[in-house]
Amino acid sequence: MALLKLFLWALLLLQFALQMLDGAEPQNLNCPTYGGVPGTPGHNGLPGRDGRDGKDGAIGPKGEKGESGVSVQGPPGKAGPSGPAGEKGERGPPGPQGSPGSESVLESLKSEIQQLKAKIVTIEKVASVCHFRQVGQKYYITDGVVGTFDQGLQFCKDFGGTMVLPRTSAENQALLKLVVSSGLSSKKPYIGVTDRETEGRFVDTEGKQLTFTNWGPGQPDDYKGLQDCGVIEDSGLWDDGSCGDIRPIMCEIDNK
Ligand SMILES: [Ca+2]
Repeated sequence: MALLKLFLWALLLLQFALQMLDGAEPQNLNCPTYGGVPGTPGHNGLPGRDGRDGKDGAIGPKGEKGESGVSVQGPPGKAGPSGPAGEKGERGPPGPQGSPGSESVLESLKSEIQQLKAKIVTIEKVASVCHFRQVGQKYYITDGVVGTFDQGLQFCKDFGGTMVLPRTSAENQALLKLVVSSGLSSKKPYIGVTDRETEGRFVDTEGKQLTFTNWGPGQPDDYKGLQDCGVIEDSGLWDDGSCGDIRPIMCEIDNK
């Protein structure tokens, strides 16, 4: 704006000067003239506007061939529409068994308590007799009772067990130790084997075939045709004797 005002003022002054020149009397051209004092140099004018773009130049020579670009895989495209449903697969294997519920845990605990009670009852019963020995889960017991083979079967049944019958060498050794420790070494206690049903075929008191025997040399010999029930000697070997003899009774009781 200041520049515009300055320009207008200059224009008015120029017009005024021209009018003065038009109305002035002609001067004497022969008068001597005096040179004025040179004015101070003016300021540099403002920079002019940018010039217009020139014409396009001539097309340059063809450039050299560039190096091969690096192959880079672009981003994956959009997912296509879903295909048709496949056929039903085969049935998978059964999964692992789930954890038991609280009621199941309670029932399990009740069962375990009952089993423990039964074991305690058995131990108390075994501890009440004069002589006993544990082997594995079994107890062999004797309480000074004597009788025939059949009386022995009944006594052991009433006690809650069966007549002793070692099923392994280790059990035979355990039974022998009880025989010795209870002072029955020379009395040949009964063991639960008999061939009363079929002569020469010894079975246990339930009629089952024996899986372990420890007969002495030449035994069982059914001496005089009167020996159908097993006994254990102080050597640990077995013999057959008369079922009617009065002998010490030994029982075994499981505590599983
Ligand atoms: Ca014999």
